[in-house]
Amino acid sequence: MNTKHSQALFQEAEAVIPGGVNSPVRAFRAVGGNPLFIERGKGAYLWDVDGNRYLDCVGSWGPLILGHAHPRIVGAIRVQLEKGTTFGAPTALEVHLAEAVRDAVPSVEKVRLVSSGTEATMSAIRAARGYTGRAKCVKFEGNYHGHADFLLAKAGSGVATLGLPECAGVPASITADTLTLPYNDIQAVRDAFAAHGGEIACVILEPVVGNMGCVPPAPGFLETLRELTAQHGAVLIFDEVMTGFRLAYGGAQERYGIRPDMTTLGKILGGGMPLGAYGGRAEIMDTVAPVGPVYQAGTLSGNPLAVAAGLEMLTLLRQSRGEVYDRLETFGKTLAEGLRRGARNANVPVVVNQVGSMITVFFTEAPAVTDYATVKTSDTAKFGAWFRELLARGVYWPPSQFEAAFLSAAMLEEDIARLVETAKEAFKAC
Ligand code: KE4
Repeated sequence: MNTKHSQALFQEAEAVIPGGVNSPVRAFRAVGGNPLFIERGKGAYLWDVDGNRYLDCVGSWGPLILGHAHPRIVGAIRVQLEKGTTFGAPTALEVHLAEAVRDAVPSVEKVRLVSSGTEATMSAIRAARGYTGRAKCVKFEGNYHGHADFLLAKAGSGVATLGLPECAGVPASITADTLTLPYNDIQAVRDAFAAHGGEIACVILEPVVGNMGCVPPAPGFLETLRELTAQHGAVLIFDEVMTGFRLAYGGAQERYGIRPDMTTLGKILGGGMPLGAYGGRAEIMDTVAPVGPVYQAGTLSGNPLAVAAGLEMLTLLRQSRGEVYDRLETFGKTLAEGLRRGARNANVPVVVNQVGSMITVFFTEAPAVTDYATVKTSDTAKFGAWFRELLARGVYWPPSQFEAAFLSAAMLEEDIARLVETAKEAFKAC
């Protein structure tokens, strides 16, 4: 495969951008080789600057549930573009998007728009701390909530991918109030509340983890978190930046029937443009300025271009009346079964975790992958070899063992069938 233009661009990029990338997980450091530079995307496919075509199983790390350059979303951005890109003043579009989020996400009575998932989670936690008057925040190992200092404790995603024990530049004093527990370990949560109950402002988690690879909640885990947080007056925050509008139109909270106190959103919400949001019970959200004393702001918060794209995305998903989600459920199950079969036929021990259109192949002999400890039994070198075999065959899989792959509704049955066949060949070759 000819990648000479990507290589040349990467050499230029490394001279001026740390690692040549604007986000670490893009760097291919965990899988070997250098990142490909992408020229364009259309539907389920990407083309790199050397003209190579790939079936895209990254989808920009989640936003592109309807594939690249959807005509209705491009059209909505184009219409707004002609009217201006940003005003620093409220617009009707923002009200309509906030109403759409309120109507879609069970826990959201009020919502504030921001420009990224990181802003959403750091703001939600600040509101929870302001509302409760408490300081401690409980998170879970392998969960990633963006790069706010106090959340970079045993985080997932790039922190796990690069094997960073912790994050330099974050003083211990900053993470002193962050309690990090094993995911799916409800006894550890009970113990934390027994020890610190009255000091815990919030519990934040990925209701289905994507950032250590796909790890679903154990039966009863979400329900018990809901009970314990209510019992101790702590705010339960579902970080649905990745699962929101992906695992159901109402996100994981709709899929699992659990109503958190707050929800953070991003990715799909912006339809491929920079947009995040945090919302929840009105009495908590009314602690946020200018109504209450919790300050949060943003020059481009609720940016008209991003909101136009997000509004069209949510309209398309709502209008699909479940057809999109039904198709993605079928694709996810078909792919998971095909991957298990292909690995078995090649005598490669793997665990495949799949929830809806989120899926990860863990190269491990462990019987199951249910938390960060079992995730870390994965053979990342073996994963890297498999990744490179897929790439050479035109499949763009997430370049990290500790990330979820995403399917899009732009894919067709034949794309899934080809993906199964290609993965089978890659298992044999790696
Ligand atoms: P952003 O600040 O990257 O928009 O969102 C942070 C974030 C918050 N919460 C969850 C559950 C997330 O998955 C993310 C971002 N996810 C990573 C991929 N695992 C973004 C990709 C990247 O870092 O380049």
